Amino acid sequence: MRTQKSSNNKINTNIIKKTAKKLGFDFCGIAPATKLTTEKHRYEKWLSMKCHGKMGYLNKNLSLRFNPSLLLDNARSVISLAVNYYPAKKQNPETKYRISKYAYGKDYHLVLKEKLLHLLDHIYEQSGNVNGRAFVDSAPVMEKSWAQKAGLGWIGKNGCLIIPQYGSFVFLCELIIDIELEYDKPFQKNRCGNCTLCIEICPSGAISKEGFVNAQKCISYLNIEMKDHIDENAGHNLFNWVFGCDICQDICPWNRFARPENKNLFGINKKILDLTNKQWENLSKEKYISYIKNTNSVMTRIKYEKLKNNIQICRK
Ligand code: B12
Repeated sequence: MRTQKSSNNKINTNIIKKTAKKLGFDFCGIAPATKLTTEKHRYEKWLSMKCHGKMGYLNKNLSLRFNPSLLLDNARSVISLAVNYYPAKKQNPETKYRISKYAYGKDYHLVLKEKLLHLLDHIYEQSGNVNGRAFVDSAPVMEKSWAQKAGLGWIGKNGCLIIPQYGSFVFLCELIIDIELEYDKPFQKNRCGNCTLCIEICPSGAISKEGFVNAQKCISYLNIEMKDHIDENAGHNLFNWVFGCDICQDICPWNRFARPENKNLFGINKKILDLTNKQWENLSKEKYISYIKNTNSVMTRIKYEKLKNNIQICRK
């Protein structure tokens, strides 16, 4: 009986990993759906230091965040998936106004949710009596910690999950399901070693020596997640980044392994990448709607007025 169960687990695991590859996920690892205790302590310390700024949602649903069984009854396995998004095309080099690589194409939430639901359907068809839930960024799920536990990589000093031989330009997402599978070993080592390049280069000093990212100082918090307009008098500087920031990832030596995404999962929004300085500065609401809103760009995370404010701050 026991052997039968473990051979079923193995078959299910192999099928899930093969299907994930077919659907375009670059990495797939699986961890048992246990409570996260070490992470909880670090997270609470992070909150107590007010590193979350005004992202009030990070201070809510704490019990769910560290206990997958509260997200899904009888949760047994967390399937952690990663997709490379390193783009094949660069932004117009003459443009002063920078956007983060994660915004070069279609919104990853939309692209990955669809793929996750296909994978979940496949698991239902294959294994019958299974319940599961799919997550991309949208719920209280510790995505980087699960990826580390599922053996994908380690959490670097820059606060990003780094995959050896690949780097950190990957999106993460998960399925939590109520059947047991074969589990991967957690990624044990932190391979950042003595390197402190990301800490030194971050122009706003957002990364502490212990590897805590203080979102309140992080450029991508200031220009995306902080919904208020930037107060120039508070000394905030966006260092030419109008949406997100890649400074701490571009400098990371592990990202020399980054290879351009070749499955065209997210596409390339040429209209945005090719904008000249003048076009950025004169961006009208109509252009915002046609270039950003109507193209399912992740840049719709900020309203037109916020984008204009970011451009204004960078213009000086
Ligand atoms: C809030 C948030 C932010 C905040 C805070 C950033 C941060 N580093 O946490 C802001 C707005 C600044 C942000 C920015 C970005 N984000 Co963001 N963000 C999130 C979000 C929604 C939650 C992350 C979170 O809980 N942070 C709070 C901190 C405390 O948690 P944590 O870093 O996970 O830390 C825990 C563990 O790392 C662990 N830990 C860390 N180090 C160590 C060391 C030891 C020894 C131990 C024991 C434990 C440990 O303990 C910590 C506490 O529990 C996730 C999605 C999700 N649901 O997970 C995306 C996510 C982390 N973001 C993502 C991305 C792409 C970005 C940007 C690159 C976007 C951009 N280009 O502008 C930047 C990168 C900035 C940076 N250097 O981190 C990706 C990262 C992919 C990856 N490879 O890691 C995620 C996973 C979204 C996704 N689905 O793909 N983000």
